[in-house]
Amino acid sequence: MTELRSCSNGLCVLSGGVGGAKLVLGLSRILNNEDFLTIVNTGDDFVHFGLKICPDIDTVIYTLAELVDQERGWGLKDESWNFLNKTKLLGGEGWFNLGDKDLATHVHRTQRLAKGDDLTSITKNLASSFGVEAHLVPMTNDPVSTVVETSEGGLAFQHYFVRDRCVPTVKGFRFEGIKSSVINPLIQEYARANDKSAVLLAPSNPFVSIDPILNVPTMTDELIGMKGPKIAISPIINSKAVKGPAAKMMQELGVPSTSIEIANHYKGLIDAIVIDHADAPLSEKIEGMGIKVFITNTVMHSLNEKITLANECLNFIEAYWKNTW
Ligand code: FO1
Repeated sequence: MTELRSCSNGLCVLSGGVGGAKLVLGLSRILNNEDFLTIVNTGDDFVHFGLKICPDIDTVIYTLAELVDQERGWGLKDESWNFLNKTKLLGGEGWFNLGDKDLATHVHRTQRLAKGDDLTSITKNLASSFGVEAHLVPMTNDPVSTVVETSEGGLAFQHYFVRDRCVPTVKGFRFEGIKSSVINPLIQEYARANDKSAVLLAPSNPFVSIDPILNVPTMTDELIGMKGPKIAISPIINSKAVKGPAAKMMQELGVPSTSIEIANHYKGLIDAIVIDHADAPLSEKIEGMGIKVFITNTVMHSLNEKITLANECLNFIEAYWKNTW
């Protein structure tokens, strides 16, 4: 049994899909649900077969419920694929792998949205139905779509990521709908009630997982308004992304795929960055940018590694409050 602890003055986590979900799982095993709020990216969301799919929200819920397929990092374990196989036989689109059990989530969400329920309450109820009571909120209730600008034109995120397997060369990103989106009111409520909260940027892709969250109008003001330490965990180890296309994107955008550039990307927002032991030689350069560096193991394969990284992050936050940074 893992021992529960608290986080002085609160904790707000920004999360994308797989990497973020792993950290949130670690945190959920050592903190009470009331002690932290997780803001989830919805820029990956899209409509497929008329169904509203919210991959990052579902990945976080399935991971916290310990029902996620461990190998893939998304979708449900022990899944069956009858719907997908039959769709393919009918000549339908088979590039996005929707499992039979997972389908129920998308159908339920789509029906409730059509009835006028908002994504926040649907997410809360879905999480509860999986036994997950951690506070998870979409960044906004409004539809936002990440578009990856590539050598082949603008591609909706899932088309770039899944259908085209991240092959097209990346030129930039835009978040359709972001300007008119309204920050989730629960985030403002949290910020008012926890004005000294720490902010933790999970080791998710900075361009397509964290930036959509940061670009929701007033989001950065709300985060900066929380007076606790702001810490990012680098998703890059030894110039490679732990998972996904972050390193490839950086190279194609003409920046070295290093934790230095991750720190640079978040400069002005973060006070500190957590990097892996493998990147320890980079710490002097990052600290020269005025960003404190913490070095630990950031690989999260086992549950134990997830809990250990979560504990380390809480230690760094507590050290800030004890003035021992
Ligand atoms: N990722 C894939 O690489 N291939 C898939 O076919 C796929 C299907 C899928 C279905 C439901 C879901 O919730 C997630 C799914 N993902 C799939 C993951 C998703 O595309 C990405 O992990 C996130 O959007 C990136 O954070």
